[in-house]
Amino acid sequence: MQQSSSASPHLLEIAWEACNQVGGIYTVIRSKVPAMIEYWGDQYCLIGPFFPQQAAHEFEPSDDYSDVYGQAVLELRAQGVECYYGNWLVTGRPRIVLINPFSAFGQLGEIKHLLWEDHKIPTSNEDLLNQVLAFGQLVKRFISLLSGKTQVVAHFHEWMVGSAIPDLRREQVPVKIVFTTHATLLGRYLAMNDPNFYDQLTSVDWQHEARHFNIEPAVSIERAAAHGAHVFTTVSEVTVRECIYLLDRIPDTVLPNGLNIRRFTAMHEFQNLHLTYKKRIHRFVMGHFFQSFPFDLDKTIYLFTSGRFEYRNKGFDLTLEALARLNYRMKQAKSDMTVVMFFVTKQPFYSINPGVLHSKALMEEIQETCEAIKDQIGERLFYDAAASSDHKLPELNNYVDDYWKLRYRRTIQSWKTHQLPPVVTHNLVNDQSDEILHFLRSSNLVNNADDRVKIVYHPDFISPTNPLFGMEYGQFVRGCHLGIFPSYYEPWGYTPLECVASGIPAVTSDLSGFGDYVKKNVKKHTDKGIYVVDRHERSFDDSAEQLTRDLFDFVEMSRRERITQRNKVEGLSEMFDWKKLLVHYERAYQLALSTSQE
Ligand code: G6P
Ligand code: 1S3
Repeated sequence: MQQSSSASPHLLEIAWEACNQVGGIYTVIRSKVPAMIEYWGDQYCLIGPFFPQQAAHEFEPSDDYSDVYGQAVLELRAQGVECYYGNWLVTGRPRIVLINPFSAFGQLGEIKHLLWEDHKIPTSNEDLLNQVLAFGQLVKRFISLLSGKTQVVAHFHEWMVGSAIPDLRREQVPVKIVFTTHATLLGRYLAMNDPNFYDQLTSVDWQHEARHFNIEPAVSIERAAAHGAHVFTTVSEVTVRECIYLLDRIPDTVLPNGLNIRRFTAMHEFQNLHLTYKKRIHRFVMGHFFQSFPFDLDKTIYLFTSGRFEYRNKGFDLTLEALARLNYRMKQAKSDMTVVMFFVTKQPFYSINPGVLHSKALMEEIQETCEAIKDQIGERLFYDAAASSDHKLPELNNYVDDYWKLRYRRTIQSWKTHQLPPVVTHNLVNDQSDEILHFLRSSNLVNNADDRVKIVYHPDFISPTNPLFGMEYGQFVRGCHLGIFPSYYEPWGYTPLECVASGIPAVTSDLSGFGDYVKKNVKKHTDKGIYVVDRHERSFDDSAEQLTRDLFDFVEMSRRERITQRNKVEGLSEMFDWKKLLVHYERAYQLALSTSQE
């Protein structure tokens, strides 16, 4: 159904990450666009901050300012504000208004003064805070202009755009406001610092903690936005609890996160992609490990985790503990499988480890040599076969020039080493204090030849320009066998959902919004390839044990079982398609429209 009459409301979605990629909210907004356009048509528009570099890549200005959005942009511009109207160059090409926060930097003093006077929101001189406060003020002015022309529902995402809300309410601008928090600020800080976060949640003194972490201005904006919205929402039931105790408002509804799911018409297509990209990963693995010792790639399982470096929150600690146990268990069981675990995250580094690059280069040279020898043999054999009357296969060695024989031997000799393959691919700035490295070294999980579990810690995100993998992140995911994301704090968590969308099984946890949703909505989810580690009211040790068992069972599966499980997990992806999940958004908008203005 598409809303298109001019009498029907216009929907504005406001996010700091619209046309400005920072983290998970960008994925929410961007992936949702096609479904939003399908429903709202021309009535739908986004607002984001104008940053010239991002805009140069993702924004196309319009020359048609005739609709209500264009008109409001022109009026705001006439007031001296730098703002643009056009299309965001992502799938669906939605309308977008970009406003330069720096246009209001001259009024920051007054903005801050009034925030305190009118709403008791304290401020500071922190750079991001200055930008979002200026942006919030300009968004408020834009919405005030727009609401004079049509009925508006304004959906704000996250505290960074929340500072517009208190004034919209105080000035009684006729707009219906929905505010979504994707994580509470205090929740994230407390979870990172307090091992008993979930037990203590009900008794947190928000102001005391906000001051303690030096985030009182942002937390105050978040609270004011949550309280000022006509409809307050969050992304999962897990985060509902946080909202109740840390923001003091019960969310009116939950908006689960989805993806724009594109399924292949031919079922085997995604399985073929797995094989294609697995072979690309094989090449990296050969380059990295085989100079020290080879192993059977046909009996190798690729596990991975990825995301921001939040060691405890993202469950890196639990994953490492389970891997160490898995290694021990596989050795005990004399397993002939090898597990290669990739940690893909972002940590400061000086450079890629030159040894890792050198090994990769030498392996490429070996490949070139093999190709040259193959060509030489092929050409000469073909000639002799055609010319001779003898049916016997000749001695192939004789076809290879001494030059290539020597080069073959020399390259392999210079490549092989007695050193262990490094566990980390880059030279880290904080090598001695890095938590992943500390765990690996102290538990001796350092790629010993007899270890069944090998580690590749890649402290940079994967991209096609990255010299070690040279592939897109999504391709890397498809090439792996299992993604591991047993988070301790995760309002939703896109990484396991991205696995599911690619037909790759994944581990999540019941403390993540996604895992909690799966547990409540998907029967027999383990069989179907979504493993939910119980962390709620469980000790670290119990959760580590559960994860170890799951990983051991996974490694023991036959290829046929893995293929079947991939089919099942891919079959689940449709339930996370925005086309299915948008109903929750529509409910929130209907709710907002049904509220009174007061
Ligand atoms: C896909 C391909 C199969 C291949 C399999 C490998 O299903 O279509 O041809 O045998 O992947 O699966 P594995 O789990 O061993 O990587
Ligand atoms: C947040 O981003 P994060 O990784 O900081 O929002 C995401 C989108 O709603 C959510 O998936 C994630 O769990 C939150 O933590």
